Amino acid sequence: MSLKREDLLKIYRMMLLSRTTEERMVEYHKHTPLTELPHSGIGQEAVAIGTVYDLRKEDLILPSLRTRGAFLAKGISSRTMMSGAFAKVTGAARGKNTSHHMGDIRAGVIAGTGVVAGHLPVGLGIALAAKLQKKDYIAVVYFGDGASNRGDVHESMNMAAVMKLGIVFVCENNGYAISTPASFHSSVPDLAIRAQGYGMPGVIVDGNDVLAVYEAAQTAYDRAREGEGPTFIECKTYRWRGHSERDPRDLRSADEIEAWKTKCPIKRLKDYLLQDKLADEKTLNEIQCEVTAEVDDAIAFAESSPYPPAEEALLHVYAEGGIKDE
Ligand SMILES: Cc1ncc(C[n+]2csc(CCOP(=O)(O)OP(=O)(O)O)c2C)c(N)n1
Ligand SMILES: [Mg+2]
Repeated sequence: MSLKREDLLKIYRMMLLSRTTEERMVEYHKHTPLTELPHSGIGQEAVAIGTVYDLRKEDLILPSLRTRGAFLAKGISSRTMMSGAFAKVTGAARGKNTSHHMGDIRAGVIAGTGVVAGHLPVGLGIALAAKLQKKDYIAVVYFGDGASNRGDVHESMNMAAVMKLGIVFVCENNGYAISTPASFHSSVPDLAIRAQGYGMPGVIVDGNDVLAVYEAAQTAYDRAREGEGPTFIECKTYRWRGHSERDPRDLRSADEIEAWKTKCPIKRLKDYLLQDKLADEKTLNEIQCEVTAEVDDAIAFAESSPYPPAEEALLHVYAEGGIKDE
C-alpha cells in the first residue's frame, strides 16, 4: 500500500471533518431549520474520502447527495460548504443552491441535480471531452443503489465502455432508496456484476473500509488514465440516519441500524492507526479538536454572512448577454 502515516492521518481528519460537519448541520437544523434539508451521508464517509484522496486537481467529480465528504476532500472549504447550507452569498452558488447539490468548478466539483442519476451523462460528457482533448483527467461519478436502476446509468456505462472513456462509476450501495430495500428494487444483490454486461470491471468493496476503497479507486483511476476505459466500483455501506431529516424515524429496524454502527468507518481507521502504533489517542484527540474548531468557525462564518442581494437574482442564471431574439 502506497499510503504513508501522514496520508492516513489526513484521511482520518477528512473523514472526521465530513462527519462533524454533517452532525452539526443535522443538530442545527433541529433547532433552526436551515434553508437546506440535510440528507446526511453519516456512516458513508469512507466512500467519499477513499475515492477522492489522491485525485488530481484537474480531475472532476460529480457527487451524489450522500457524498458530502467528497466536496471537502476535493478542496471546497468548510466555510463555503456551511454557507451553502445556510443559502448565504458566501456559499459556492452565492446562495442559489444549498450544499445539497453544490458544485464549485474551481475545486473540480460539478454541481448536482435533483434528478436522481441525471448527472451520469454529464460525467460521461466530461470523460468524452478529455478523450477528444487527448488529456488524462478523469471523471468520477457517484450514485446510489436506487439510482443504479435508472437508464442514465446504463446508457452511460455502455457508451463509456464502448468508447473506453476515462470515467469511474462509484455506486454507494447503502441498501435502501428512501425506504425501499435494495432487495425490492434490484434483482441481484451485487450491483457490480452488471458491469460485466457492459464489458468493464465490476469491483465489490467494503465501503466502510477506507483503505480498501482507496485501493480499488487507484486501480480504476490508473486504468481510466491509461485509456483502458471505465470501472464500476460498488461500495457496500449504510446510512445511519433517515433518507433526510424529514424522516428521522424511517422503516428500518433499530437493530439493523445499531449493527451497522458497530462497523463505523471512522472507528475502523482509528483502531487500525492505534493497533499499528501509527498514532496514539492524544494525536487523534488533537485532530478531533482541530476539526471541531474548523466546523465552529464555519458555522460562525455562515451565520454572520449576508444573504444574496435581490439584484443578484438573475446573476449566473442565464448566459451573459441573454437570449437573442431572431
Ligand atoms: C428521477 C428521480 N426519481 C425519484 C426521485 C426522488 N428521490 C430522491 S433521492 C431518492 C432515492 C435514491 O436512492 P439511492 O440512489 O439508493 O441513493 P441514497 O439516497 O440511498 O444515497 C429518490 C427516489 C428523484 N429525485 N429523481
Ligand atoms: Mg441507497
